[in-house]
Amino acid sequence: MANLASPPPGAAPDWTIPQHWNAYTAAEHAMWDRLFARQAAMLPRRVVPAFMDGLDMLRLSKPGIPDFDELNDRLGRKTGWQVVAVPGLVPDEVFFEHLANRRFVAGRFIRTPAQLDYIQEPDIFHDVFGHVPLLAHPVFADYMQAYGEGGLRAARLGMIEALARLYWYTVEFGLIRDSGALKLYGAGIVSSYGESVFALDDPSPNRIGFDLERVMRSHYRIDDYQQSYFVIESFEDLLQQTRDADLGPIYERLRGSSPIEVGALTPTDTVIHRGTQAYALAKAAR
Ligand code: HBI
Ligand code: FE
Repeated sequence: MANLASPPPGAAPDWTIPQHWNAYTAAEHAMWDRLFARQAAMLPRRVVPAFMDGLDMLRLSKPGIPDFDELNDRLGRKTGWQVVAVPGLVPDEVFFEHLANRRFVAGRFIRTPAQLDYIQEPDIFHDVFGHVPLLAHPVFADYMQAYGEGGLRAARLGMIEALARLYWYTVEFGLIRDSGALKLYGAGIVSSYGESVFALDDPSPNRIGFDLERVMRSHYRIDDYQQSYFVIESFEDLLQQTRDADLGPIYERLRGSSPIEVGALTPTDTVIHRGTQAYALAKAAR
């Protein structure tokens, strides 16, 4: 899946563009405030405490779309990460290169009211509200860099798909155990009103203990709520499992095995909750 596209006109060779914060309209700032208020009211008891700490520390509750210069000042002093604007999805290797250098790429556009609950391309609310608070957490910050470095190596080995699954089931849709309870940390969940409830409370999806190789074999869906979520024990454990893993033998086994279908359980899974899959079954029956 080599993407040899070059950056669109107006973008730098690394695909970044200026945020042009002054160009946002009052309606766009109001859209941020509306999305922020809805998530901020629901998340405190559901999300990992480090996420709320990051929101506070980065002053993301300040009204209006965040100005990256101001955000980067705080974030940079805390963990050395920076947020850079891009026009939309960027090629995998460009994405990995930024992460490996502690730069998080974010869309500059914000969804319209008609797209309140579903957008295909990540907008600034998903990218900044969803992803950036945990970049202020030193261990999660290191995990994201390690992920980018692993991505660059995987690209050379033709294993990008395995890395994309790891990203999906951790950074985007991960759950974590916090003082015995399950909490949210994945950006795709915490930036979604519906999935913030579904991922924790609904009996439909499986909730399975995180296992690196299992996750790298697992198909995911991009069009609806997940049918399985994977639960990490801590960010320290996630970082250690991925950074210290000897991926050579894992990649060899992945090449020789077939992927696990969405919603399926395997005999070696640590099943925390066996999902009824009622939600996915009802959708499929329509
Ligand atoms: N580009 N802007 C943007 N945001 C992403 O999350 C992103 C991307 N390009 C590639 C990509 N993600 C994924 O393919 C990687 O997780 C593998
Ligand atoms: Fe994302």
